[in-house]
Amino acid sequence: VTWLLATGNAGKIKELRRLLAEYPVSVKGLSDYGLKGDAPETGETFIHNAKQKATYYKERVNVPVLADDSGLEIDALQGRPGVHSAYFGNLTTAEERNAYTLDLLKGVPPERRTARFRCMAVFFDGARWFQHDGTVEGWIAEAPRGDGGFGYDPLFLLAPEGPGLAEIDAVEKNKISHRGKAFRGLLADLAEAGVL
Ligand code: ITT
Repeated sequence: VTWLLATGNAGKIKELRRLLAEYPVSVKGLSDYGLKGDAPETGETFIHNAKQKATYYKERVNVPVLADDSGLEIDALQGRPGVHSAYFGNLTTAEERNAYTLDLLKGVPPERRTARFRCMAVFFDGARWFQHDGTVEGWIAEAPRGDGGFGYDPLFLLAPEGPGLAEIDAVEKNKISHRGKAFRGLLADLAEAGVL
């Protein structure tokens, strides 16, 4: 079976290709279909946006689609950036968004810097929907740490003193991450339903 991995985010593609390599499915990327990562994301929930993306790409390909919507929720910022993580502060690079986020948290003590990554993974074949979420709890660092992963990973600590998500390798990140949990759950659901 061939499915479309419907994301324009290079960091997600790397993680998901590694994760999906363990399953009997061959995945293609948007570029294999001449598509760009330009799906609209206008909702205020992860599930709304994940389904919006999957619907958009399914209209353009004739294979089942996998998509995710994900983001970082920081408790001291009332859950922001949340679904707005990809364009927080209207800033274009991850470095800028990380600096902006640290600025907003200036003076917030370690015990109040709790946060979580959320991922909602969806599968849509044009008729059937499957969805599975995943979260990882952590703390926001005082300064960026590590150069692995992508996005907000350099800010995210797995324990108050670390390590950070950008300091562990990709295999370890997939084992514990919101995305790893969501997609392993989704694939288990699909296998149980006989779709995979
Ligand atoms: P697609 O919609 O094409 O998949 P995107 O980057 O726009 O790509 P989202 O709308 O789901 O994806 O935004 C998720 C953002 O949340 C992402 O751009 C990162 O800034 C952040 N994010 C999600 N998962 C992350 C992770 O594992 N590590 C670090 N940052 C993450």
